Amino acid sequence: MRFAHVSDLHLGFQRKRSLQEAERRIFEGMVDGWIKGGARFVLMAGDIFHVNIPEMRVQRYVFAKFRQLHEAGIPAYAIYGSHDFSPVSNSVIDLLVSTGYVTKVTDAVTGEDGVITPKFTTDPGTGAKICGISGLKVGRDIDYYKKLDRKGIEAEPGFKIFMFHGSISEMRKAADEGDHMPMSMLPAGFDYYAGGHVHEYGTGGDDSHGVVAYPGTPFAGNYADFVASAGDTKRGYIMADSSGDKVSVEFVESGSPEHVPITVDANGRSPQIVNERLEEKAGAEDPVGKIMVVRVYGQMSEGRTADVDTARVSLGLLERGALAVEVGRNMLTSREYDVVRVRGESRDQIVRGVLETNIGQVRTGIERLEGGSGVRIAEELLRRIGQPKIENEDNKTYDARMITDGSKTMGLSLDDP
Ligand SMILES: [Mn+2]
Repeated sequence: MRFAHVSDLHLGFQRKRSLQEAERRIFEGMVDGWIKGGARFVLMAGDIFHVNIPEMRVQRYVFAKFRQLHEAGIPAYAIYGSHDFSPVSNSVIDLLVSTGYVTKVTDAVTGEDGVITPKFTTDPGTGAKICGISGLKVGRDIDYYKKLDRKGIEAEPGFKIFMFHGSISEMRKAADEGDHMPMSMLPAGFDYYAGGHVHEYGTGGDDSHGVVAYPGTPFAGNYADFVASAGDTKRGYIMADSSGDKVSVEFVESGSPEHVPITVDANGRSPQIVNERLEEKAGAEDPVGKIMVVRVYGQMSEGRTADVDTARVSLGLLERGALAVEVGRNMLTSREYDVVRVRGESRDQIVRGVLETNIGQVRTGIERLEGGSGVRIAEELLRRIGQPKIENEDNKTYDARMITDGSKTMGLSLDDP
């Protein structure tokens, strides 16, 4: 029996038109791959969508494709991730569930003693028994796993799959600093553990846990994914086969576009030199149809970070046919502006001092956001986005309120790109 396993699609993440098209093409290609590849069912281990309710453009092609999968007789089993989770079933996944295109495998019974017993869903075509736990709020996963009725689900006979969304300590890569839990927290004795949340492909397991696998994101769900793809990381999904004693795992590439790194270490250099290096490196690449991942980091010896002109490099690459340019410069600083000593008698005075010292680095091309009025707007912005949530306000409403307030403060229209 063959089955597919995918996670962290983050559909709806992309903001650039060309990458939205790639996101769609990759998703549709994967569904075709599952059908052609003879998958009996598909496991979706969370973060199928980037937000719980993605825009209509995304919903349209997703529903059409899920329908095709459904009509091919291939069930899809899902858990929520941290991104598409909604505590009140206000996720587009729940719509897919009501159409019958997707089956959630997160049902559980909580006893009076607080013990949680997950319920198995049996795949009608193969008899595989599947249960799972969605990604919970940061730090709460371990508490939930501690309350599991492990003996009950471990004793269940048959071919069993456990779906989860979280990082396992033993399988972590060095760079991954997020929350994680030991493999021993997963119930023992399952044949396959379908993981999500980790954005890179990896497999593991131990004596009491058959095969634990992460397909990783098939494209991207954050900037770090572009950087990883510009390195050695391959993007795709898993085709698993249960015909042997142990489930075997095959990684199938999703057809993610080629990523090319353009990395410049700015340490001890001037903006002018950094700009020259950027132009040099960009000029040496053939960008046609590729995602160019520009990254500048380090502490410059002089000048302003705003004088590092990544916009110009991006434009040049796009003119030469790049599919998209993703720029990361959060790690870029300058010695000239790093050491800021400000004295003040109150918090407000100190904040103003820091803003006044640094406003010179801001280059927006919008006069009111720079100089003295820039300082005043920044103070007001800090005050506004420092407001706490109103009682009973949900995250979405709060976020929307902050964005509206913030944009108004800066005098920007929300329609601005
Ligand atoms: Mn994710």
